[in-house]
Amino acid sequence: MAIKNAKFLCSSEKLSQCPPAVIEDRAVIEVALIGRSNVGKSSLINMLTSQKSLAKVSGTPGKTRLINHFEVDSKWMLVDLPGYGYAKTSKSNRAAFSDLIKSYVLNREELYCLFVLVDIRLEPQRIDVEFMEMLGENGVPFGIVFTKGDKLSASARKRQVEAYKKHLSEQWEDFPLHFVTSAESGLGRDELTETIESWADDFLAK
Ligand SMILES: Nc1nc2c(ncn2[C@@H]2O[C@H](COP(=O)(O)OP(=O)(O)O)[C@@H](O)[C@H]2O)c(=O)[nH]1
Ligand SMILES: [Mg+2]
Repeated sequence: MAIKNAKFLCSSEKLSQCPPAVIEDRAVIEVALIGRSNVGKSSLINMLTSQKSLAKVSGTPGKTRLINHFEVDSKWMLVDLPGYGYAKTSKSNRAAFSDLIKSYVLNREELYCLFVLVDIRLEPQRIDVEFMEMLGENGVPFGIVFTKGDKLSASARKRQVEAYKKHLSEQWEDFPLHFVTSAESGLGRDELTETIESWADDFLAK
């Protein structure tokens, strides 16, 4: 089941500006995406929603400093968070990013699952692992979305996921829910959207 309809709702500069996770008077779940700049977040949003430029694919990393809300199929909210870990911004910009990100991920009650995007080609990056540790310590439900899967063969993808699993097992008992995706080939789209849709349907049925 693919996403049929996705539309941009609003951009927020801070948590208090974020809209309620309500569509057509019904409370819905919110699923957010985060990761380092250039990991492929905007591309993933466009791939999932089959829209070429719903989220801007930026050649200039670190430009998106807002929390962007999208309504999907009138039954769940997709949230695009600012990228973290961009080294070239000034110190004050960087601190502002992390305050915004932290206030959202730690305090957004509507957040049902946060997906941390990681480039499947890279060995586990310290900033991502530290971010996941912070999520774990604070009980924020999260999963991992591996991006740019088209850049590796199927066997290499498998090896990279296993290596990530091994790395995280030094800290965690369980490897989080994860998906391997490609914005180029559409790999992982059905699996990811079906998972989120089933959460959304279960939530609405309650
Ligand atoms: N080959 C390939 N390139 C990708 C994929 N996803 C993103 N990219 C490229 O990676 C760069 C950063 O992508 P973007 O979506 O803007 O990343 P963001 O900063 O995380 O939003 C762009 O040049 C994209 O074309 C993918 O799945 N496969
Ligand atoms: Mg982007």
